[in-house]
Amino acid sequence: MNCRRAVGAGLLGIGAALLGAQGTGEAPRVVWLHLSSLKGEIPAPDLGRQVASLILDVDRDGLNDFVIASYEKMAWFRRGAGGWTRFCVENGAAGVRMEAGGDFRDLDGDGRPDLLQKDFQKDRRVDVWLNRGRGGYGGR
Ligand SMILES: [Ca+2]
Ligand SMILES: [Ca+2]
Repeated sequence: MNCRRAVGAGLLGIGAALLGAQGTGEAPRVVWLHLSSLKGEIPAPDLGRQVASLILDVDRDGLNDFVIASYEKMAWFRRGAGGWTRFCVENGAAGVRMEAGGDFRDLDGDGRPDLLQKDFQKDRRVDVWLNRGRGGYGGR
């Protein structure tokens, strides 16, 4: 898998539609439509079902970036002058099962925000990815 891609500048566009069978009592479900990534304005998430998202300045350049996670994968989308670049943070290591959101804090005191994600299978477990700078994360 290619963990890093760059594309031209563009606005982030995300669409959603609520689908459900009318009159059946079935709860509607959200189906996300990829808009900007299909136009090449931003790299495709390439994650599968998305379960968490964060907005933060990962590289502390003064521009907010965002992080999206699925059950097994997580990617950082860095906003730069020329557009968005996708960095792979997690690519499905054994035992990784994220769900229901995350957060960020500088846990090791180096000034760079580290990522935290709730583990899907273990109630009291939070996984941590330490920000090593220049797009690298480690120490989960
Ligand atoms: Ca940034
Ligand atoms: Ca840190």
